[in-house]
Amino acid sequence: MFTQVKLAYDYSALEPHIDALTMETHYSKHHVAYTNGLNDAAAKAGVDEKSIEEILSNLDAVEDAALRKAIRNNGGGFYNHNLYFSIMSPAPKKAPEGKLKEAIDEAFGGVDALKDTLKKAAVGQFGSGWAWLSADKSGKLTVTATANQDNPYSEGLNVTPILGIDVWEHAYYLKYKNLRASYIDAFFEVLDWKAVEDNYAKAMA
Ligand code: MN3
Repeated sequence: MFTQVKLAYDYSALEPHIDALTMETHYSKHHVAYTNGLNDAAAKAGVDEKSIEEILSNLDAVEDAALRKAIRNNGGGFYNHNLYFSIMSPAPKKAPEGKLKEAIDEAFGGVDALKDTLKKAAVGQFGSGWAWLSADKSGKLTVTATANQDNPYSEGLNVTPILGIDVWEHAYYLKYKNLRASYIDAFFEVLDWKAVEDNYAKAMA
């Protein structure tokens, strides 16, 4: 049984950057639907005992095309939002330190340059999708973007996502309308680098 990450803050806690109605709809409607859809499809496909990372990395193992598609979309939605909701905070750590900071400097030439790269990936993703910061086992960082609810696992990239930015319109349209770039700036205001540091450490473990 796959369960949603518990929100560590109230729906209104990320105001004014992310509005309460967007948070409530996103968490209690969209994410619930993905989670229910995954649980249903994974049980039918007989993969519900596996980890979500394992399932998404081996979608070809699901023979039935309709179930494979349902798991790709809903399983991706389940995983992606668990990451997204857990890296935002009303009291975020404002900048990365330690090993993550060193890896960012090496790969991008600084945190501002990384944010710029992430923003370009997020704004440049045509239609619905996600922008990602991922780490491989050695700690090397990369930025990518995916369509729909795909992610680095379903793309077979052999990396661990440590930061994901949802750029579906449901993530920002109520407040930011068509201004996706403004939403990305707002996201960075509530991005908790402590959570990203923890994810980075786990990716190399
Ligand atoms: Mn979403």
